[in-house]
Amino acid sequence: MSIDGDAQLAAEYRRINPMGRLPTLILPDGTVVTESTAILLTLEARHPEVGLLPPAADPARARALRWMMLAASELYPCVTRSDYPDRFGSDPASIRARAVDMAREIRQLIAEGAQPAPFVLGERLSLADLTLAVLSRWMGNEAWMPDHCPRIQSLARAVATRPRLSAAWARHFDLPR
Ligand SMILES: N[C@@H](CCC(=O)N[C@@H](CS)C(=O)NCC(=O)O)C(=O)O
Repeated sequence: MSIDGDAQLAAEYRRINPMGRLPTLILPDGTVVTESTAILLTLEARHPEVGLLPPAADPARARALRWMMLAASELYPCVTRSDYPDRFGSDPASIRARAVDMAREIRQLIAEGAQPAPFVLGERLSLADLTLAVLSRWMGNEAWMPDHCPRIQSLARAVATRPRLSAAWARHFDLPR
């Protein structure tokens, strides 16, 4: 389903995801999973052989989860305010501008704290990198990223050029420069 045309707000889709948001995952037994982080963790648990996160007791897993959760829980609300400022008040231009600024501050904070090189866990790709790379492409930030948040820009490029991810990336985004 595409959000063009606001199909996500239709009653039929809201019966599956009452928030009217993408993504939604439906498991083979019919279990509905909403919230991107819950979806990613569900997929990681169901496909441990892929190694999308370190094992449960490994501190590296906690590090990946920290930055992944911060990105999803703090950046996504900014995306919503930027994409749909009318929902949040009568001055959409300033709501959008503040959301864009806040998202930039959060990205810089994550870059500073996580110090990705190129990934959050160094050479090891994890779910944190997928979340940070995708969220770095939204809100018209492609031009801002290279000069203001080069570490996340490099992370996004490393994700985008990963052989098993590059085709999926190219379906949605340009190659980060
Ligand atoms: N908390 C949700 C947020 C999802 C979200 O905001 N998705 C956007 C697309 S990237 C959406 O569906 N927006 C449409 C809308 O808010 O009407 C998650 O983490 O999955």
